[in-house]
Amino acid sequence: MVLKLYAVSDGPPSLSVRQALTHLDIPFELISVDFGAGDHMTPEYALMNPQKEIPVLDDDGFFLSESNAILQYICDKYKPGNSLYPQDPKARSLVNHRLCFNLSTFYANISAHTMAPIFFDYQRTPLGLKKVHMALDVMETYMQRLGASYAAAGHLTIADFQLINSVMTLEAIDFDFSQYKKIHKWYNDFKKNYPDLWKISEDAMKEIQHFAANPPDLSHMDHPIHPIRKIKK
Ligand SMILES: N[C@@H](CCC(=O)N[C@@H](CS)C(=O)NCC(=O)O)C(=O)O
Repeated sequence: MVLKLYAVSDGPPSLSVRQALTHLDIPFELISVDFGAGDHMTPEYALMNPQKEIPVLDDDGFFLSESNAILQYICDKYKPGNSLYPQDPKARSLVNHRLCFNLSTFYANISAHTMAPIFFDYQRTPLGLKKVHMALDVMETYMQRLGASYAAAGHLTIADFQLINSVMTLEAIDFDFSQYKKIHKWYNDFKKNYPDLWKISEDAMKEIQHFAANPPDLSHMDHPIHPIRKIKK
């Protein structure tokens, strides 16, 4: 049975999985989850992912969430030995490190500043901005120390997808990160060198830009955590 990917069109974790599947030439059915309609908050969705988050991979009834785990699984199961997820323990550990760094710090800090205030009733704050710069500063240091043109190796890996999509959300809000020279070059090189993969990010960026200019009305949503913006009607 063909793999099914439950995904949103503008969420970095979903984009990274789509990019890996595309790059590895693995056929999959893309099932669009309507975030605004709360498709992911239903009891049926919770059977696939009790965290009620997107994406979810369905491999013939084996349900996997957490985009990092999905990326690792598809490489190991469908393209073992592919350089996107190296086998050598040290090389692999650097990829795993960057995936953990993105999840715990880089995307966490960036998305709180970029995405959360677009979709929910959060404000951008000086502390949030400071955390973005801290994340960028650390990433810049990792790139300097590695001395390679990619985030975790001398070639493209699954870590690049996650980190690129985090940076993409900065571009979506016109955040100037050109002072981070290594990041800036790596991000722009990705656009040039992988136009088909970048297109997946770029389409999402345009959607995010649209929502930034036209904040979505989620006032019907009863979200368990995020404050919903009140819309005057
Ligand atoms: N750590 C998860 C995060 C996934 C995630 O946060 N997805 C967002 C959409 S981009 C989501 O499902 N949010 C649920 C919500 O806010 O209700 C992963 O990497 O897959």
